[in-house]
Amino acid sequence: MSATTTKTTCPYCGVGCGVKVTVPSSQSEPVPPVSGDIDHPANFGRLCVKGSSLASTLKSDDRLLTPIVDGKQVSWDSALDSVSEKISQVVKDHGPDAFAFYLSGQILTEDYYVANKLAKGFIGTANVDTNSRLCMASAVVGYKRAFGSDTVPCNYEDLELCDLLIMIGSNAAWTHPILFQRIVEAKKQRPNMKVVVIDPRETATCDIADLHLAITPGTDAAVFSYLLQRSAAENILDTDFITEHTNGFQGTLDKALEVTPDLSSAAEFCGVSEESLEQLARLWLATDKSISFYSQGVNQSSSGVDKCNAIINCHLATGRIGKEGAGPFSITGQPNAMGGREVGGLANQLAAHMDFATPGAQKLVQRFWQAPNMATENGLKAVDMFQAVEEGKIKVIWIMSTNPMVSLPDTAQVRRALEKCELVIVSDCKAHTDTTAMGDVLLPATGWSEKDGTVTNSERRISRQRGLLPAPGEAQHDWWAICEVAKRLGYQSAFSYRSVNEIFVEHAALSAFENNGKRDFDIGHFSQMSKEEYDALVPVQWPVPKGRPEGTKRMFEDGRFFTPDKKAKFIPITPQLPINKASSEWPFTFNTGRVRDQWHTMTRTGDSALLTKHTDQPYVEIHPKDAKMLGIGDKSLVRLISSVGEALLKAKISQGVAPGNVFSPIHWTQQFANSAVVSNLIPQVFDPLSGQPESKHAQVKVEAVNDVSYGLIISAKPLSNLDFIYWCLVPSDEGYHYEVVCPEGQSVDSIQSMLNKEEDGGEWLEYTNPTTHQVRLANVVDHKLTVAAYLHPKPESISCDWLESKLVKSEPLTDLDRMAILVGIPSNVEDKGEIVCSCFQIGSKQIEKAIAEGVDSVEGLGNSLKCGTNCGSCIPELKQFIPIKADLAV
Ligand SMILES: Nc1nc2c(c(=O)[nH]1)N[C@H]1C(S)=C(S)[C@@H](COP(=O)(O)OP(=O)(O)OC[C@H]3O[C@@H](n4cnc5c(=O)[nH]c(N)nc54)[C@H](O)[C@@H]3O)O[C@H]1N2
Ligand SMILES: Nc1nc2c(c(=O)[nH]1)N[C@H]1C(S)=C(S)[C@@H](COP(=O)(O)OP(=O)(O)OC[C@H]3O[C@@H](n4cnc5c(=O)[nH]c(N)nc54)[C@H](O)[C@@H]3O)O[C@H]1N2
Ligand code: SF4
Ligand SMILES: [Mo]
Repeated sequence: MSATTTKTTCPYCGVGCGVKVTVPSSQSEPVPPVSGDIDHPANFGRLCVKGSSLASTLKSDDRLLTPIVDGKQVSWDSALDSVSEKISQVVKDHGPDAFAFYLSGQILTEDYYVANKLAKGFIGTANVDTNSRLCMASAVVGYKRAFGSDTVPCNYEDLELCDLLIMIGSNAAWTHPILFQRIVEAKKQRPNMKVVVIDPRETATCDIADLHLAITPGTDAAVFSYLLQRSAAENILDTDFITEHTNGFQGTLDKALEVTPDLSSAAEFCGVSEESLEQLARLWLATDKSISFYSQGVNQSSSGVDKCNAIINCHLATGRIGKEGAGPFSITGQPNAMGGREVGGLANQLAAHMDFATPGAQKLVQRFWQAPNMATENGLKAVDMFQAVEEGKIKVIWIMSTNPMVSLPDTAQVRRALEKCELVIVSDCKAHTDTTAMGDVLLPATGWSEKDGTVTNSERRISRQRGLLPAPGEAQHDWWAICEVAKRLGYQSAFSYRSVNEIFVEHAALSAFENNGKRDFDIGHFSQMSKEEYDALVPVQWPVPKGRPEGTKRMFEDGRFFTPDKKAKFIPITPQLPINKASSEWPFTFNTGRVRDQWHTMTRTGDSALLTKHTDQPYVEIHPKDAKMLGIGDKSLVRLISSVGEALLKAKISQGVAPGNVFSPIHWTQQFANSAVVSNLIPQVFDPLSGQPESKHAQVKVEAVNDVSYGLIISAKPLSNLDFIYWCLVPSDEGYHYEVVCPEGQSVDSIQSMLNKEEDGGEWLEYTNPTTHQVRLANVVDHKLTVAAYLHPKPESISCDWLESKLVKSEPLTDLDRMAILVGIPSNVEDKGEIVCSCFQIGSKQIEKAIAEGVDSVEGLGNSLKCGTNCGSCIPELKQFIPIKADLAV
């Protein structure tokens, strides 16, 4: 057999880039690096570093390979019998609402479709919610309130064609890197295009911003309320559009005038200068071609829906919608959050963009599914769902492709709920996650490289994910596991799909069933598709109704919406602050988000040593003034405490956050660090309309952790009994690298015992310096290094690449090596510093050196070191090195 090249879709962010993967003919050969698909309209061949390093995440030592029930490996038959017997019994004894699915925007549309069908049509409960509740729920409700449907009007081209791009609560430079690169390119081509970033933090996205509004967290709605009243005051309203295509304008304008009567009141509420808000207003007034591009800084808020509608109001009032380069554009995070929305896989949706409240919808879906037990009303949204689990109302929960022990707010509550639940079923690819640790039944799922199906990206584009590799062990597709349970519950005929394309065709048929243009989501063109056509599907934007195979680039071009009278709705908005306010007890405002090279709870990106080089440990970003006041040094350990939990993180002192504000990334779990799950700190506060948690906000105390030593451990084997104040596992290709913090003066003996002293025997090398309080320990077995530990009273960075290279698999240690291990790294080994460019592994020290040697631009750095010349997402960071040149020159 020869190598095969397959086109598929990247499993990370909602940009939905096409990738090409060549699978070698022999399974023993590694899969070579993946490349971008030049024909895919999302990326035209480009990939960011997460996408381009996908091949390095394919082989994992930690796959879940067999079903497990109560800690024991069992056959699929036995696991499926246990699951279905318990569901039957619980439904019989307590009714269908004692069962719940908690799904994910990372399963495929086909997986989602069968889960939704089983719960809502056959078991009879609408308790089907998903991690999209934490992600897109406010955007969905915002669109539905305004348009009568959950319709993203714009496409990626619009981002390139607009003259004004307002990015609200989005750090796209890191979170949607390829789209951001398209924007960077467009701005380069058309320097008149303006970019505004609205974010309380200064982020990498600000790199291309003509204006950055560092607003007080939560105050976005006031910015747009002011823009609405200013649009009226300056006569830039599209009065024809307002009259013909909308309702509710006057009341909404009156509200805007009441809550943001003038520039100074609006600027004061938002915590920005009048000049900067005026600058935004002028940019807004100057062009019709404007896009408002929004993400989690808008959605994850107790008033997230109102923020979305404040934005949409401005677009409706000025007719900036349904036109090239204009519109309110909610960008999706997960690769298939859109697919889940299309299927109706949320507790307050029914199916195929119909709701329980849509007249006739429930009967329509029942007829189509031939469903015996249709749910009749909304189910429980994520936070309420886990509360119902804790209260014992939900007795069986099936969690699929999400890690709620890390991502839901107040993880202590999630733990209590899962401990209480009679049966927790977890379908995952990984054996060890914070959530599989809570599962009674673990079902091994196929992952990205093995699954087959469809996903929809942020611009409504449906693309195929295609299976590349055989499933490892006994892993099975999620849709298969759901259908097997359905059959055991007695619903054979409705769930006897022979392959995944049959599910897609049924989904397409439901979208078109009795639709006749009433519903936006119609992919009827695919309702009779053959397997061959499905396999050959090229990316296409929905709606794709019968007779329009080319799909639909842009929505609402005819000004007709999906409300009963086809008119869009203005919603009067009163801007709100976050629910929890700063107080003397909880003085710091805590914000959360993402870093460039990690994905969510690190179950995939944590397998790639390359991706952990950019940010190797969890951190809390804190303003220099606050750090000074609290006696916190850079990289020193900090304790954060909120009303619901605690976390221990390293300090990153930076002007990027405002005084009184702190920020942490969300990615580290208990698999990677002892106390870095930041959702521990977030209270279960949510938007009353969307149920989306205010995950970007908590009030906290910040404390320095003093009298400690900082260290690192390099070990050939994983260490299981680490009893440090803080530890963090940094993924490495060579062995196991831990960063640790222990009490000052911790005894060498106690450290040795944590390092498997008894087990390994061997010779201990030891160096302690009573003056500097440094400790260095190494264990050597048969002239090979098995473990080394360095401790130091200050949080100094020790380059450990060299140490790692000396671990067991390498050559026997020389006398010089033994000396170097104890006193320091040999001088001939280059210390790259912290990695800035992940694609080419270029570190800060190499960049500084090149600059000292005369390089004075990002292009120059690219020429000499190659950094920034592949995916480009490190360019904002590279730019920050350039001023150093000026410093050196004086
Ligand atoms: N590298 C990487 N990329 C990803 C992901 C990942 O895990 N890693 N996840 C994907 C997913 S699922 C999602 S949803 C997206 C999220 O993509 P983004 O929303 O771009 O990412 P975040 O970092 O969560 O948050 C964006 C910004 O919101 C700001 N913010 C906080 N509060 C407010 C506020 O009140 N107002 C405003 N205007 N801004 C505020 C934060 O400071 C932060 O910079 O990323 C996707 N892409
Ligand atoms: N404080 C705070 N909390 C947040 C956020 C924030 O910004 N701040 N962001 C929120 C947002 S926007 C999101 S999207 C969530 C993300 O949070 P989660 O959804 O909890 O995070 P993931 O790591 O993506 O979890 C996916 C799990 O599914 C597994 N998996 C991957 N592919 C498959 C598959 O095909 N089948 C199965 N069965 N399993 C699979 C992975 O191994 C992993 O365990 O976090 C939310 N939580
Ligand atoms: S931007 Fe990067 S992570 Fe997102 S889909 Fe494209 S390659 Fe994947
Ligand atoms: Mo998300």
